[in-house]
Amino acid sequence: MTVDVKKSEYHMELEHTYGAHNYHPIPVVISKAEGVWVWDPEGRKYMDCLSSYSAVNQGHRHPKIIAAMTEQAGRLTLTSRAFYNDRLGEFLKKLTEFAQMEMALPMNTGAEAVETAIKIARKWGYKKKGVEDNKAEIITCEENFHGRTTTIVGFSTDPIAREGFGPSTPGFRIIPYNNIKALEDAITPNTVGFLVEPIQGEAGVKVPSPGYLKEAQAVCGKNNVLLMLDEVQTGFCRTGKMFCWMHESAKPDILMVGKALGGGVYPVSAALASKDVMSVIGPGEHGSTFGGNPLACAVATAALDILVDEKLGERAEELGVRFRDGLAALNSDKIGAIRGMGLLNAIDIKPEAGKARQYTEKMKDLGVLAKETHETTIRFAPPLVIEEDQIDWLVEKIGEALA
Ligand code: IF1
Repeated sequence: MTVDVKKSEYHMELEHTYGAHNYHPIPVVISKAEGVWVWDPEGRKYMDCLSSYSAVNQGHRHPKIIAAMTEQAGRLTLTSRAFYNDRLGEFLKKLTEFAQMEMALPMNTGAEAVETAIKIARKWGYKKKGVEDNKAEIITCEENFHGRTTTIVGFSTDPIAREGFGPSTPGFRIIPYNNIKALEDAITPNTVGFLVEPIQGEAGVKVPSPGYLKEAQAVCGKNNVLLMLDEVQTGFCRTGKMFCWMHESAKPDILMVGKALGGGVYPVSAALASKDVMSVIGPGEHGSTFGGNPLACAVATAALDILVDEKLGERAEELGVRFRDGLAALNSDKIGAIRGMGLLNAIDIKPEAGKARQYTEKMKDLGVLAKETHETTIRFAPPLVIEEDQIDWLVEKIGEALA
């Protein structure tokens, strides 16, 4: 008996016909994956250097995550939060310990974690800081990316993300990234929080100056403003530490996590805070049908254990250095800049070398899947389980694509 495997063209055509055109994907169909590798229906093999925007830090289909998920699916999947379940408590304990925060509020997607953080910060402003009702302000940064809800895109500075979706939610003030003076100047008595990414992903993996987060923490502390770190993309060992804030001990007042918390198999996110801050949220004031469900908890618990058991932070740190050194040694006249931290990296293509897209398509032909951001930058974020010789292979392929 032969299995009729449909060809890539077929799937792309169907998606194009029946799906909204809200993406412009690299023309490759993925039908199977394991570790750092993915395959298309024709059997071609590619290294995944996007990791679903850093959601697959543990590698595709990590056996321990699949086992945890399968076991849980055979017993209990969903209860809603109208009842307790026997997985949530232990998951929250583990997550808060990993993050060095006291309490967590579980949700599903990154955008929901950010929305949750915004609600907590505003409520804290009214209940604890004494801000007059409906006057709370949150400071955010130019070129931010925090998700795609109407409130979040309302404070985006990317016209593609924002335009046409107004009216924007009021209460946000935008300042330049990596600029402490601008933060100090923007704070008013109504400021409740400073929402920021430790490294700006969508902006092109922009790494701020050393000490930026620490100084931001000090400014926030001095002004009774909550430091709200969005680690949806930078969290869970991606940059070489469990969380990016740990590089300079700039512990936030509110932490947002998502993506790799679900180990690449299930959407799991959360907002974390101290008991004092989290206490402003009472029953009925926030939640989600699927947030904290037993399947999510089983998956996320396994996903967290793997980060420690397999020392993925140390690996990301070491292999990140190897990757950037390898890229530098290519001496390519097309590369304008190499930057990143751990295994969250990017290269800028020099303007005279043309658009980044032509190189990401070339890389695809050579078996490497990476995605450009804007027109000039290519991001590389392979699963953290990548091996040394695979990093070397990747550098070689990037060299060939740029040649
Ligand atoms: C898409 C970028 C990555 C995030 C941070 C919250 C969220 C994200 C720091 C929301 C999501 C994704 C979503 C993805 C593109 C993407 C992205 F290119 F836009 F910048 F990762 F690099 N905070 N980032 O990076 O999380 O609700 O999506 O779970 O297609 O929109 P979500």
